[in-house]
Amino acid sequence: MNNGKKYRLRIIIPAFPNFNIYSFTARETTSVGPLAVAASANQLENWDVEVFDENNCRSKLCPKDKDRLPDHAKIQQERPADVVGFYGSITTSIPRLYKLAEFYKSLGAKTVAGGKHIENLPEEALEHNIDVAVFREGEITIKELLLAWENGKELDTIQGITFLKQNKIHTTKERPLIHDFDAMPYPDFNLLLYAKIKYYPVNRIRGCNMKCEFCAVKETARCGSPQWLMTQIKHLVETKNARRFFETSDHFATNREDAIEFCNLLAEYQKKIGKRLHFTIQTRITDARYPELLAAMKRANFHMVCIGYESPIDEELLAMNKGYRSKDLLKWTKTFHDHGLFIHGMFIFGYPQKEKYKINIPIKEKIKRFRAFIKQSKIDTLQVVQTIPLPGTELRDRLAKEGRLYPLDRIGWEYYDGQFPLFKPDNGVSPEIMQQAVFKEIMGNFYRFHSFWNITTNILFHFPRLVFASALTIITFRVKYIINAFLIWKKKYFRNYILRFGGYILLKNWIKNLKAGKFLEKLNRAKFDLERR
Ligand code: B12
Ligand code: SF4
Repeated sequence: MNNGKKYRLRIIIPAFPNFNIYSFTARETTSVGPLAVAASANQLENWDVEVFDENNCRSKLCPKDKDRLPDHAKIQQERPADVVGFYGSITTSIPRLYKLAEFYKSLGAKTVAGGKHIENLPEEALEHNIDVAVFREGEITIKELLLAWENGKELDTIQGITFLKQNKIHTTKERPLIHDFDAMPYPDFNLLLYAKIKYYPVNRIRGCNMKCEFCAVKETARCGSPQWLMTQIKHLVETKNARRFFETSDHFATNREDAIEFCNLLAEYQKKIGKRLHFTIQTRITDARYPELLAAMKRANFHMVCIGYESPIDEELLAMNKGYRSKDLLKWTKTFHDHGLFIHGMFIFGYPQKEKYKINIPIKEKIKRFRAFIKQSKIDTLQVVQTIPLPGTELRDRLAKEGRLYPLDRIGWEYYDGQFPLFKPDNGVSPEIMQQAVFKEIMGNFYRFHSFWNITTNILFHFPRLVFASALTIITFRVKYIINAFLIWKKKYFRNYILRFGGYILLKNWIKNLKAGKFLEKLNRAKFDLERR
């Protein structure tokens, strides 16, 4: 690189390959991590920074290729990037990431990538046209790296990276985790090109103190202050007219006092601006033990809580290291519901048994238990996935030792989203049966065509309740009666059935795609290869 010129960093969030439960949401949101890295890099004097999320390039201004993805050849011609960075947290998007890296490298750009997949498999990244793989948080590293490239300096002194030096893999000293978030710039949505955002991702807590066997999050939790997050939210409301937020922290209530304080600040702010903000969070079911926390969530008008239940079977919870047993799950779920919160429940089906906690439950019985629990708990929306042996997890190591992972050259990273069997299941059950159990027997039993009739009956029988509220509004000139009545009707009688019917259509499409695609053929080859080893 030469002096006296402005350089460009382009960060790309690569497209997710499969149609799944997140496909619609992905079009309306983005990832907050790359925006934080971009904001930090943008502080450098000689660098222009831009971010694309290939999953949300909805603007007509975005040049598109024949697959309706951003046309990088045109973009690079219009605004050449000197360095291209990639968000590599989600394994399914890795093949696309490597393809883009190859393209940009062929045009002479430098490439750098961060995120969970990359930090667990940095050598794989270097073999696939990534010049520098970044471990953990990227805000400080990216600045040091860009400055080193700008000034033609060696990379050895930059902490937390892996790169090739004289054709040998070189990993530098570990970079300490960030604790002082106040010193970091806020993720900058102005740098995101071509996207239309409906759900703004924000984040206050990084890492998690639990140690679930299947999870790729390994760093200890560090929390930004409630005020720090509130300032970001106010800024987004006031500059972007943002109304819907997804707080991406792994466990919203990692520090309970801070969580309550944040809820109170959010409640106050909504009162002040006279507008309701729509907030979704991720938290643990065990938070139900703290009613003051749930009451604060209600005060803050939280809309939905996403909870990883994982399984209603104790031996599976033990194998996962989940840290709780199934006996309290129903009671805790009810407590969340009693506080007026919608629950999106996330489950893993077919978790591979551990020798220490082995039990012999036939698959039919497992399906029965999952269905019974889901019905009794009255969870509002549901996601059941198959076990994903993610890179960098103890689970993947265990299955690799047991020789059960399907070879990657048959079933590649693009299938690692929980919709496909990725290893030989327990007890001689076939992977096809496992996949059917999730889609037809459990998800299919929840997301049913039947919901369509529920929608119709609700409109016929419950919608007339709004007539009285409308009359009251007309008489008193106060719209609050009709608004409140409508919100109650929507929440109580409409929301879940419409979502369940939407889920039914999504599932049907998914099964159609599976039959039309090549996965089942690949699975047969993978099974054959595994047996031969
Ligand atoms: C929010 C979230 C989602 C949201 C995404 C919304 C969004 N776009 O933000 C939703 C709910 C949609 C989602 C879905 C899924 N997710 Co998710 N998700 C997360 C979660 C909880 C938080 C991400 C976050 O905001 N982190 C906070 C930011 C600040 O950190 P960060 O993203 O890591 O970014 C930092 C570094 O990585 C680095 N960095 C990032 N990008 C770059 C780029 C460059 C150039 C550099 C230098 C550095 C760098 O610097 C950043 C700032 O410090 C993570 C867990 C986690 N803690 O990361 C899981 C996680 C990323 N998800 C995961 C998974 C598995 C999934 C699903 C497959 C789950 C499922 N079974 O359906 C789906 C896949 C979706 C799809 N479309 O196919 C795994 C991914 C592991 C892997 N190897 O694949 C994680 C790690 C959780 C886990 N249990 O292990 N997810
Ligand atoms: S699954 Fe959730 S609770 Fe378990 S370690 Fe990962 S982030 Fe923490």
